[in-house]
Amino acid sequence: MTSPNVRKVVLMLEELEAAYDVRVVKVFRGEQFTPAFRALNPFCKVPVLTDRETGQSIFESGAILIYLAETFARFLPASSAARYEALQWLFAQTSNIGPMFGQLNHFRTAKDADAPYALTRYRNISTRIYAILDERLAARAYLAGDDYTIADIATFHWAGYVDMHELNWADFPHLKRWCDQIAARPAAQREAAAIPRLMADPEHSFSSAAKEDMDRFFWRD
Ligand SMILES: N[C@@H](CCC(=O)N[C@@H](CS)C(=O)NCC(=O)O)C(=O)O
Repeated sequence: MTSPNVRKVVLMLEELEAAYDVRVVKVFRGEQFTPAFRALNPFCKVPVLTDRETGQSIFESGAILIYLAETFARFLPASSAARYEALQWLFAQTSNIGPMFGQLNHFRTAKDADAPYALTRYRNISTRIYAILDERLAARAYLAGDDYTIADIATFHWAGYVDMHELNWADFPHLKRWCDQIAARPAAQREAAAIPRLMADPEHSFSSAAKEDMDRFFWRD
């Protein structure tokens, strides 16, 4: 799936210029629930990284970014204060930004009777999160300070939901500056070019999923 949680890993691999293969897990066809995939991630979610050299397999995109950063000694400062600046923003993405935006995305498309309450709740929370990111980036180049880190790599594609969330970029000028800066990086351009290739098979797409695929995907079955 080409969601922000997956794209952040592809972006990191491109930043590292690492040799990698992408194995597509057809999440709209239930492939994440197969015994082989469950053995890699009991939560049945992508992404999962397998290191060909060590055989080590890792789930949770934040853990994957830390693993890659430590393996290649890039994008995560070694010194304690700077390291925790980056880690706290990385964890803010994986435990707050991603889940809250994810719920907003879910309730934007859900048609259930109680969706209006949920929609308002997650829209308000998400709007506040964009403002927090904008405020943070008003005073520094990147989320952790002067340097581009895995906190930025993790958050970049999530921040790109401003239009889809029907908000106005003009309200988040610092976030916009930061997004544009990252989007212009050669690695981000290579990553963006890789995505249509992964989407090429219509069987992988959200729009081609049948009701039963969506029920399974949203764990409603
Ligand atoms: N916290 C996890 C979230 C992973 C996640 O939610 N993956 C979604 C795609 S973004 C997924 O695999 N959905 C399929 C399903 O839930 O069955 C991470 O950061 O890796």
